Amino acid sequence: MPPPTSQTKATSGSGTKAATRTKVAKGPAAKVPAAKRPAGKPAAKADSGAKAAARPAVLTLSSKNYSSWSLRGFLMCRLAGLEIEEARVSADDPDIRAELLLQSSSFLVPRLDHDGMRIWDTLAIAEYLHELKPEAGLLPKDRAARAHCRSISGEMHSGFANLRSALPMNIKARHDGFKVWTGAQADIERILVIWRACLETYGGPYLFGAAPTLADAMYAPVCSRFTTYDVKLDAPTKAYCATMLALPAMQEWTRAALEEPDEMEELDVEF
Ligand SMILES: N[C@@H](CCC(=O)N[C@@H](CS)C(=O)NCC(=O)O)C(=O)O
Repeated sequence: MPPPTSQTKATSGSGTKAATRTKVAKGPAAKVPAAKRPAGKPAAKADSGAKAAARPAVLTLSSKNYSSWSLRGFLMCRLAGLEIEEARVSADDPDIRAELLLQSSSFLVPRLDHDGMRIWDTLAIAEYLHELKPEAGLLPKDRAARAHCRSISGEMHSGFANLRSALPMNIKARHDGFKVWTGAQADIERILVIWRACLETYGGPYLFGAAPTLADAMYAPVCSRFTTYDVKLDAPTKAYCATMLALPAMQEWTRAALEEPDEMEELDVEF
């Protein structure tokens, strides 16, 4: 079986293009079933001290065109200023899926391996990054704003199923005049209420003011979907989407998505 992942070296600088691409050999993590390991611990013997800290963080992702959760994890790392290498998995290859299951208690991506720890699920990754780099402002400084930011990020994490299934992220596609069905329209309207409240309360251009936060990373794929499916927006929410799509880290991701080979012709589920 070929190695399960390929790695792309990347830096934390915004707008930085991926520099090198190297194959990663199957590591010891693949040899021990995840069920026999404690949660959060990699299979490889944990490094200690400086050696572990010197190792770059690895963010495991799947398709840049389709995977909205991968995009969220990537943006969070960029916003936190964490230097990452990217490990890519192709979610539709059965061998790779089996391999990934062996490596992780959850075979969902994104997954962050850092400093001998393995963290999965976007909100857990966000909280980890905030603890690691509190100065980066992934969460707002003000306690009330921070609670608000966590609330709307949680709402995105656990909700909007109709929007996700009816308007899957597909950065390359354009569906002008797309007919949105009622269930998805209700999700869109709720998202616009959330955005307007934030933009009015904190003054934009991002949801919590002058700099992007976790909430912007969580809603970034929605900005992409609104473009793909030609969703009609009012001036403030249109400006917010434009701001998000122009974010250097988002541009970096979009460029890579546009270059990605077309492996999947159609997706009818959130991915
Ligand atoms: N709640 C999870 C959702 C992650 C998720 O659904 N990831 C998708 C890709 S976007 C996945 O890994 N799906 C498994 C697969 O398609 O094999 C999170 O916040 O990270």
